[in-house]
Amino acid sequence: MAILQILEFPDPRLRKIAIPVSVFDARLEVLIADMLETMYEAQGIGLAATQVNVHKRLMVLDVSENKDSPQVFINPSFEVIDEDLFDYDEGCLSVPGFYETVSRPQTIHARAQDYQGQEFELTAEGILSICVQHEIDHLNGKLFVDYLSTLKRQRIRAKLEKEHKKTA
Ligand code: GNR
Ligand code: NI
Repeated sequence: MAILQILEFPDPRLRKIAIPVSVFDARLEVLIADMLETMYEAQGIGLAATQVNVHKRLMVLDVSENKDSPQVFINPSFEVIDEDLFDYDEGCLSVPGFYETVSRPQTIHARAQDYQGQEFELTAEGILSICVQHEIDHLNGKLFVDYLSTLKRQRIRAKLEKEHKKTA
C-alpha cells in the first residue's frame, strides 16, 4: 500500500471533472486500498480520487467513531430527500487548516457501485450525508470554499499560496 499525495487548493487539477469507472480490476482495488490508507493517515473522514490526482468517479469514506467502517463509492450519485438545509462546519484535506460553515440538504438517497461493480443504495443524513455530498462535489471539480463569499475564498487562497511558497 502507499500514501498518496493530496492536492491542495488552488491547484487547478482539483477543478477537473472525473470520468466514470468502467473497469473493476485488481488495479482499482490497489487504488482503493491506497486511498483508504491515505485518508486514515491524514485523519480525514473522506477522500475523493480527484484529491489524489486520479480523475475517476471514486471516493472512500469512514464516518465511524472508531475508524473501522470504510465505505467505497464508485460512480456515485444522489438525490435530495429532505431539502431542509443542515449547517455543518466543513473542512477539507485539500484546504488544510480552514473550517467554515456550509449549508447542504439534510437527507439524501445515494446510489453507487462497490469495488466489484455491485450496485448499492442508501439513505444518508447527518455527517454521512454531508460527507457524500462533499466528496461528489470533488468529483465534479467543486470545493467547499466555492460555497463561501468571494472575500473568504480569496483570503483562504492567499494564505495557502503563501504556505505553498514557503514549502515549495
Ligand atoms: O476530513 C474531512 N472532514 C470533513 C469535515 C466536514 C465536512 C466534510 C469533511 S470531508 C474531509 C475530508 C475531505 O477533504 N474529503 O474530501
Ligand atoms: Ni474534501
